[in-house]
Amino acid sequence: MTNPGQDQTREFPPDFEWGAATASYQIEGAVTEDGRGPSIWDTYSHTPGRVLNGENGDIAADHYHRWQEDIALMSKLGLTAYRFSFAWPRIQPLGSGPFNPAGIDFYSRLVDGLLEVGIDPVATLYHWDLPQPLEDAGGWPNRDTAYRFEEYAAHVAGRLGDRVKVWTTLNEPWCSAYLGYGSGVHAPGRTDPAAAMTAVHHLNLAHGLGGRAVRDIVGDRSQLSVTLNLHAIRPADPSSADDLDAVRQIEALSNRAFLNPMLDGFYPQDLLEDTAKVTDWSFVRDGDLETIKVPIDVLGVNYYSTGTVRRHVGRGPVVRADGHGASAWSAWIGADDVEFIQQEGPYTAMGWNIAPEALTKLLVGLGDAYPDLPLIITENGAAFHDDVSEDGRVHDAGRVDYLHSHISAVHDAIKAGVDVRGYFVWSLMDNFEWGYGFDRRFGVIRIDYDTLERHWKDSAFWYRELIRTRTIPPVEIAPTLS
Ligand code: IFM
Repeated sequence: MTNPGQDQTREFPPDFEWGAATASYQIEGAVTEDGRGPSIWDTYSHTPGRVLNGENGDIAADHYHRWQEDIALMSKLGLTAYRFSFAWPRIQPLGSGPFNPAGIDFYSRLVDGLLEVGIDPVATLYHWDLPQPLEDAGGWPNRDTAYRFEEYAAHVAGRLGDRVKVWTTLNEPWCSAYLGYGSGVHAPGRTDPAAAMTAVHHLNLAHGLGGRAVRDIVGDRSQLSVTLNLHAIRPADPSSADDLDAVRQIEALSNRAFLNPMLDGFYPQDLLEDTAKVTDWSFVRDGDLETIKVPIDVLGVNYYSTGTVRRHVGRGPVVRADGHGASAWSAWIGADDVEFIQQEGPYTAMGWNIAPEALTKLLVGLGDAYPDLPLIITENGAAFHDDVSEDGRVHDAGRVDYLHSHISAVHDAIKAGVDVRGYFVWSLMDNFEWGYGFDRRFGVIRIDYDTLERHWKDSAFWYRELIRTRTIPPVEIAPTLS
């Protein structure tokens, strides 16, 4: 935990990017304004029973109208970079066919506004809001969706080009494929294991096609990236061969299903075998793997928590405590006898365990496997049920503690020789947390959902101090900063 003496040695390089991240559907609102079309998340969140408390992103944090105020907040925080995503249905309302000038103009103004105050735009092309007409045509299990993404990516890159510093093709394709089409706890809410595996491949293909389209337009003037939520999986019993094999299987589905095609140009043999009962992988066509392995400049890593698994050998019903919402269906295709077990706390309000040392391990492992590929932490943060105190402040000590320990873990990885270039806190502000609606708050800035006013939490003051000094401040000072 906190060790102020040690903190003085935890200095970050001068060019390290300090950012905050958001995503379009989670903050923008304005879902029917200026020609925006519906996305799968509009449909899903308006379907009774899908989202906690029946909430939706119709208004969210109203960023579409308050983006200038939000840039001013970012500037006061001292951010050097801001990670946001484009809403595809705002830019191309039907997902194919005509583009909507008003949609791209919104992002053009946002990017210019960031550049004016010296903040690097780090943009994600796809953070889950697929235009509904593309889902109606089959969604990610339909190969054509990858080509539609290529066309959309080329259009956006053509308009914003090198004004964007880092172009990220996809955010967390694991969630899009397995939660969207496997367990159904994310939009579009389908529960079809074969469709989920097909979606994995078509998302990988979209990364390759879209990444190449962006590269053709921006050349070396911007960086190309993808963001993966890599899973840190542990065995329930490290001496059990069954449990170690469960780790292997889950890591293949979650990590290597994306890392290997994107960075190495193949699908792992054990993944193909583990899922053979569900699919024969005939959706992989000649040339796909070459396309998918588009050279990237930096890999985005999202990290929150760990998972602990065991192979279920006659131990009663499998508990699917994998932290992404309840479903009778599994996100873990072909791994029906793998059980996610309750892990040791402490936990965040998501029920996710807090394990910063696993972040260091993950980064060191990536550094070993891909020594020439720089990394950025594109998301890390924690949900807590924050309260406004009598003094009018939000003393979110749990979040400050979480950020302190995880940023320290990043520093440990850098000291161990890993090339980590930046850190983005999730999230800049409270927002629509998907199936959990507005009930889970991840922001360092609090949103009052009645008035839509923004308020700094202690974690925001603490993060600003970190950026100012490039040294990790002790957690105790957070409530005293203003
Ligand atoms: O809110 C999400 C984000 O959209 C993607 N990564 C995980 C976050 C917290 O669940």
